[in-house]
Amino acid sequence: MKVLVLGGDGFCGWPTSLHLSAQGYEVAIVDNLSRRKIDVELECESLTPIRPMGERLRVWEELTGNRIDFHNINVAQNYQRLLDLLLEWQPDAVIHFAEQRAAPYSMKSSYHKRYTVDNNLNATNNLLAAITESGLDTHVVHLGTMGVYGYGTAGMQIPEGYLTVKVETEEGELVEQEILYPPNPGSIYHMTKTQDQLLFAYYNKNDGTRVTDLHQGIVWGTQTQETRLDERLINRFDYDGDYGTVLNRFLMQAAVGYPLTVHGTGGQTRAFIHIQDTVRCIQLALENPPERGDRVNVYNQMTETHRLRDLAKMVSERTGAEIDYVPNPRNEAAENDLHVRNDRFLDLGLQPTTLSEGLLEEVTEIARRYAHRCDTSKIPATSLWRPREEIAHQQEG
Ligand code: NAD
Ligand code: USQ
Repeated sequence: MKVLVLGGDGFCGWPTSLHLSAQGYEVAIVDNLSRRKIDVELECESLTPIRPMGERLRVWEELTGNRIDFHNINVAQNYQRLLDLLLEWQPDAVIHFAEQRAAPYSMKSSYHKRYTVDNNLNATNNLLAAITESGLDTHVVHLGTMGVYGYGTAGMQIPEGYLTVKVETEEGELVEQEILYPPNPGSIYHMTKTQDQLLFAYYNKNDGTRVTDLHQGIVWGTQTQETRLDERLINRFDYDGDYGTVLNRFLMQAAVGYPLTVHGTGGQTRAFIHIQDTVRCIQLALENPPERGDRVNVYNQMTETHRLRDLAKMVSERTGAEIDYVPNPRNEAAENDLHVRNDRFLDLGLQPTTLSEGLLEEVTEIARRYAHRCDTSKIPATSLWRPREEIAHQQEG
């Protein structure tokens, strides 16, 4: 199978590209290296020493004999080059990771809000329009987010994409309908993912485009079987206040002796998945494509849920780290329960890596090993959802 990976230089895209290449897929990567440029903007680097794209690919070919081609294309801005590549390469599937993915970055300023919306929506629309124009029957596998649902569920389990509702007809009869789960984004970034869903639904209905949308939880961990093969293949590890996701931040903070930065009361409950499971899920999605005529195929790509203060306690108990409850820079519910269905991947054979197994290994293998590369001035989260005075006022109340 020929698979084009958009965003294949990123945290999820790089290990996915290597995993598929190792499994015998023919893989090509498209990336405009915008994530590396944002490192320059934020004056912060991955904790792990990631190598330039050319070197990454050369090492992979030397070690395995497998070649991965790279195309430096801005998917959001260079439609013609994307279309030409699809026509020339004729992929069976395209995996779409090529979006600005950090909620705090998307909320930093009006520039960052506009960049995130322009980049993400144009990338998705360009891909879908190009597939239609090419006439190919390429399967699109997109990385969505659990955040499209919002995180409050009134005690019910979040279904995989679609909600069954009962509506009353004019004749007073109750009929069942399945609707896309009502979107409830918590940041401009998450909002772009709710808009992506409508683009998929529309192209699927109008052009018969085959789409799988994977609503993924927070990814933790760094290495996969393939990125471990050589230090020059190492995956990126973000720890700064914009791109670092919560569990990897806690692990790095524990390693450098920085008190764990729990926002607010830490009552937020979120869904998690290890990076090794991310790459397995994507392979499962590729191997189980929707048929032509099927609606958009949605999976919840997560394996466990945790309340953040419990997560901080778990890391603290294993490492001795202190916990610091800091004012929450975001506008989010102080406490929420989260119940999520994930039967579809489990039914396909996914065997999750659990936090209890993998946590300490991650601290020693990555966070402690590269602790000397950490710039602790980049740890605080400085992107605010609302003016500082309003946040302080709410927290006093
Ligand atoms: P990342 O920022 O590390 O990788 C994204 C890659 O896409 C980068 O290499 C970037 O250079 C590239 N890119 C962005 N815009 C592009 C454009 N216009 N043209 C070409 N390339 C472009 O992010 P990630 O953590 O690997 O996330 C990948 C996808 O998975 C995102 O869509 C994200 O929303 C989703 N996701 C990530 C997580 C997580 O915890 N990391 C969780 C759920 C969902
Ligand atoms: N948080 C802390 N302390 C920190 C950092 C974050 O308490 O130091 C809290 C946040 O306030 C939030 C939660 O942890 O309540 C999650 O924050 P996060 O930055 O780990 O995750 P989020 O912003 O939701 O975004 C990440 C990825 C995004 C993906 C999403 C999946 O960056 O691409 O879509 O996780 S999900 O959260 O399931 O929607």
